[in-house]
Amino acid sequence: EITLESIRATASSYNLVPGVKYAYGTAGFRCKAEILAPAAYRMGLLSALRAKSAKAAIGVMVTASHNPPEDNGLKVVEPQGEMLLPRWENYSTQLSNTDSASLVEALKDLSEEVDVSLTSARGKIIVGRDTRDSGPLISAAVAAGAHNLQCKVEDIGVCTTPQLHWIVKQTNISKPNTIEDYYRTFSDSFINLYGKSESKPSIKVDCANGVGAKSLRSLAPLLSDYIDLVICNDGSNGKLNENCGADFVKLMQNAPQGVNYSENEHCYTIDGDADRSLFFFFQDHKFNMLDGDKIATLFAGFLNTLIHEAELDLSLGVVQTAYANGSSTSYLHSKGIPVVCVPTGVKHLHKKAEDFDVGVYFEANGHGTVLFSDTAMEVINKRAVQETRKIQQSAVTRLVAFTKLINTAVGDAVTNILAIETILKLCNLSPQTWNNMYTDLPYRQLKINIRDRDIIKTRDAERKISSPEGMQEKIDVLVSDYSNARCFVRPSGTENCVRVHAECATQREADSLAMSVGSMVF
Ligand code: NG1
Ligand code: ZN
Repeated sequence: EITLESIRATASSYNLVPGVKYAYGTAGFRCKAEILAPAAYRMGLLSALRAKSAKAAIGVMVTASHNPPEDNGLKVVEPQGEMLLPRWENYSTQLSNTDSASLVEALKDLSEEVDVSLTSARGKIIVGRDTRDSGPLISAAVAAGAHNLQCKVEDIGVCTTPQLHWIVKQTNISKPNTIEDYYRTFSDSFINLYGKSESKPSIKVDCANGVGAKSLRSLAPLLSDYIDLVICNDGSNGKLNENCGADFVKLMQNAPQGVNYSENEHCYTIDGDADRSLFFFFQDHKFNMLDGDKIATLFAGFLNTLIHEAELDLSLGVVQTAYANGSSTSYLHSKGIPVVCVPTGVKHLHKKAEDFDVGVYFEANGHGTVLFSDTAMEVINKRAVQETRKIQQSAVTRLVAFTKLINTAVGDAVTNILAIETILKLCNLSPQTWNNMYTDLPYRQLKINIRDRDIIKTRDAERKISSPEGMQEKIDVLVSDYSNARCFVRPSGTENCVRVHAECATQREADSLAMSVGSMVF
């Protein structure tokens, strides 16, 4: 067959790199860009097969998010805009490590296993990439793989990760699905709910020298009657993720370079592929950061109030990970809002959030969104038409508008900024009032490089260590020396390190606990 012949021919340009073992982790593949192409080619083949089996559009995003510019990565997006199914993650790891000579056999086996013909003409793949120099080469490798299986490829070029997720989802439900549609949809939704202000506020966004700058530059003119978006670190003058971006700010608990702030100004920082955002402001020259937990409580509080005012019978809950600040969890409990903790990684949060009618999920680092169940959408939209009482009607109208301002496919730094600004305005909240809803417990996070991070196994949503034996007991002993303390250790899913996270009553204690647990693990 022509197809199989062409695989043999193309594969020889994408031979495996000796000694390199690929693994599809929490964020897909991540490595130095120079060794990614063989995996990217194989993922082109696999995504084509996934598209054929789903009879739908599948997304492939080429990005290494907050990692350094010389890295790159790749992840696959399911038809509804979600992360790749676990079963297919395993196939991805297997196929990406299959040498060129065995690829045809491996593909035949896989096509039998998933029960879809290699020559099926259904489905297509949509490829996007961030601003990394290696992006075009990696995208081309993906396309080469997909073309070998005669799968349609649509390369949408440079885009944010959430834009790609949104485009894939919209494509599969036959709704407007171009990048221009994305800008129009979200700017219309924003304008509708935000409305005019007496004085036009200016909002500064640290774009980590990445693709977020492109997105905001396209949105800014559409919003210019309502807000001024000031784009900082747009890539013209600095390196991707270097001394700026959401990951840097969260880890250093410090302001990014390249943002000339004024007191109390609304500032945001986003990461290299624009799927996370954090808010910050300066008061008396002091830096204040409002992280994913603060955003989750803001969203949950706002939505909870509207649901009550509208007298709707809908369940609302918040999904967090072990990294969530203990104060945020206590605060949500005090408001009667259920909170669930799941392992790190958006796919776990997303899945759990689907258990609620309105599920708010956020990682502390700023990655998150809100999901509205089909039932919730039906109830809300139906009530919006029927309700005649004033207060209830106003609440339900706001709810409808808010659902349109959220990128429900995945956490979206840009649309979340618009949603946060809207809530702050509608609720008349200053950064201080928002920040003072609860006070973060001081914390310290450390990265520790050990030879084999995989020897550490965790349980209880990564809050406890199950192996090596005895390690958890040692941590417990160290923790018991501190007041109000919490500490956990887990292997990173995206970097070659183990992360230690300590939370205590004071910063000094958090630093010291993290250090002593860190040196014990090391
Ligand atoms: P790892 O490397 O597994 O800790 C990091 C983030 C996650 C998530 C993923 C995917 C922290 C502590 N971890 O995972 O929250 O965002 O990257 O990008 O921030
Ligand atoms: Zn990211």
